[in-house]
Amino acid sequence: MSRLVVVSNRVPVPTPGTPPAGGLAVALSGAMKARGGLWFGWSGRTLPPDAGEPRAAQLTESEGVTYAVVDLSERDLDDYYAGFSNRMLWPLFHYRMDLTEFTRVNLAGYHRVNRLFSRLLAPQITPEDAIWVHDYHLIPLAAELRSAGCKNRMGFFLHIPFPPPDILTVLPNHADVVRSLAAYDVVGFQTPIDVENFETYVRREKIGRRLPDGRFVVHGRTVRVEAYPVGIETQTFADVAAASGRNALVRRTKESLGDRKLIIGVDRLDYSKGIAERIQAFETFLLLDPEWRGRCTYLQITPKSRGEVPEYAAMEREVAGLAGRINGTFSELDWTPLRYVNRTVGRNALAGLYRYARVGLVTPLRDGMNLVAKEFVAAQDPENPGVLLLSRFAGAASELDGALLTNPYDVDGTAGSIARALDMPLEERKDRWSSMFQRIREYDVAWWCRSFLDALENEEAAPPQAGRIAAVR
Ligand code: GDG
Repeated sequence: MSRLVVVSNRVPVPTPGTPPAGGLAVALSGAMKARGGLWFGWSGRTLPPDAGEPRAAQLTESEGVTYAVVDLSERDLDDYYAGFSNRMLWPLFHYRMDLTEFTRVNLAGYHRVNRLFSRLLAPQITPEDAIWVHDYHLIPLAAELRSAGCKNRMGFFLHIPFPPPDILTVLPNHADVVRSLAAYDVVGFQTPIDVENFETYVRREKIGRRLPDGRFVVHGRTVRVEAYPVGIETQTFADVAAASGRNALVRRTKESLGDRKLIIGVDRLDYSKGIAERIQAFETFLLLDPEWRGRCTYLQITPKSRGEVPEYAAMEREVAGLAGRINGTFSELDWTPLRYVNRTVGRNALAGLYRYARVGLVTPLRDGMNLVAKEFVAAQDPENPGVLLLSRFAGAASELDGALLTNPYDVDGTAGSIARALDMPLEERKDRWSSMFQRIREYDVAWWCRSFLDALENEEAAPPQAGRIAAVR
């Protein structure tokens, strides 16, 4: 087994006194501990204004894994991270053409940082290493590394959706983006729909074809492109949830709810998550099903994210306004319908709250996968499971067939599904839950990591023509 090099925008460098990392980081660092590894990316820190470009990554060792991080300048972060990654690729890949902002300056910054990463990473790589690059911030990295002479096996996993060609081609440099993907040996998407979108693009743009064994030839290079749906640490999460009765926050929350049924939503504050539409659906539900007033409470836990991007500040105001309106309209002296919490809750408490909830609302307008959906299922009590209300536009919908599927754009329909979920008889809840739990137990995060790495191991290391994929400047 070759050493594993993981590259992602952020690197979870273990630091004493901070809570343990989440499931993905655990799985990836587990794979690196088993075979030796290096995790490379941005440190999360900015360089002082007059500092020149960093000359080397800062290294930390922990349990057989080397963490290599790089500080970035304010300008690089503005252009590469807040700009091209989060104001162009993120909204576009989530089908939000209306929210995109494309500028040549941001695109140049995106390539500048990918080039910088390649320059600082290349000296750390040995010829036998397998390299696994994560997410939309780093699409051009393989092409950059190949230009620098790296012939290693390289894989890329896209955590967000891959949109259909009519949307992707809104990106002025869409051809370069797909050409950069072709510099990898394995490209992983979340669902078969993403693979289908990729295939349609390749066919329409006449840049390659699908081979009978499922691989693709794109720009003359053979690439394995497949769906590897991300999982969670299902059993660990289920165990934590089962033990959560001892958690003080969970206990206090239960006491404060009395006999009321708990409806829960947990999302980063992001427009892709459909939080505003969901709150409107809850409002419609209270209007149409007045008998539930006073008998249920909706808890929406929404840590802030990406405050530096203006669209996020705007949606924060919108969601807070909606929450205020609902509570103003429906609250009684002894009942508040919606509890809107704008900060992070500890992982153990979260598991306990999922378990106590009768309904989990996971209704993104578009989501690569959505791990909250899987965590909600994992956390349930098998004897009295809650109901998952899941957007058909979450990647998780292609696996979780026991969920009540909903269209988040249909506010009335979602309101009706909330009522149906609250009224669902125990037997139906158990049936629906057990098929979902089996699925996520088998296809957990360890499965995801293993199957991607197996595919990467089994692909030939960069064949000679790989050198032809020049980095796009
Ligand atoms: C991207 C893709 C894909 C949230 N609030 C709290 C908290 N969280 C945790 C959840 C979950 C994680 O954050 C969010 O994961 P998601 O999958 O829902 O969403 P993204 O952050 O957008 O992730 C997504 C994912 O990558 C993986 O490939 O599924 O589609 O967009 O684990 O539990 N955790 C704690 N407190 C909180 O308040 N402890």
